[in-house]
Amino acid sequence: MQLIGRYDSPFVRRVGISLHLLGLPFEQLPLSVFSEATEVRKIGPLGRVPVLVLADGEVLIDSVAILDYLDGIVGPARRLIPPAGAARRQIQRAVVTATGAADKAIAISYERRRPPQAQSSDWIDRCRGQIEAALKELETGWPSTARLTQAEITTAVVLAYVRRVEPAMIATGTYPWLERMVADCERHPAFLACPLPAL
Ligand SMILES: N[C@@H](CCC(=O)N[C@@H](CS)C(=O)NCC(=O)O)C(=O)O
Repeated sequence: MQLIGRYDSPFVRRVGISLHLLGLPFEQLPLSVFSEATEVRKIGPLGRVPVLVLADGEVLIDSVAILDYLDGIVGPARRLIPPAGAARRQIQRAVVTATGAADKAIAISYERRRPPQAQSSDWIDRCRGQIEAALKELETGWPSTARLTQAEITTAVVLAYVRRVEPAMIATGTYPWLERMVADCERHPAFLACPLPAL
């Protein structure tokens, strides 16, 4: 399998970490959606990452579809999102809350790519408010399990991404439970194998 995209994308990083955690071999093609947009579009028409190219050439787009595929091939006991029931709903709620925060942090980073006079501080403030609401909810936690689930993986990569885009929002002590959980995750071999690239 080939994973297209760089680990500065929380969506690519959560797929890379999941692949490592599940012991599924892959190679990464770290294309940039900006400087290598033409190459990315040749593989996935939207020009977005992550994209996963399977051994037979089939192309999966969007981290949700990719992670669903991975959970399907590893079988019920090793899935990162449980197949059914309350545990599935609780973990899915945490995952979509975290990915929602990632969408808003990405929106801020794209807004900052515009000329300064074209940037909207109202829009950035709205996104910040949504990220804050998401992190407050995530701080209340979810039922813990003996092994990592997609809730921990996605929340940890999103927190690292928000810390990069909006460091003032994640001042030490603001989200103590999340900080501990994320620090534990970042020491895990699957996370160490997919580091957030230096700026
Ligand atoms: N819902 C998508 C979001 C992916 C996403 O936002 N990718 C960003 C990089 S972090 C991207 O490709 N941006 C380029 C663009 O949207 O044109 C997923 O879960 O994979």
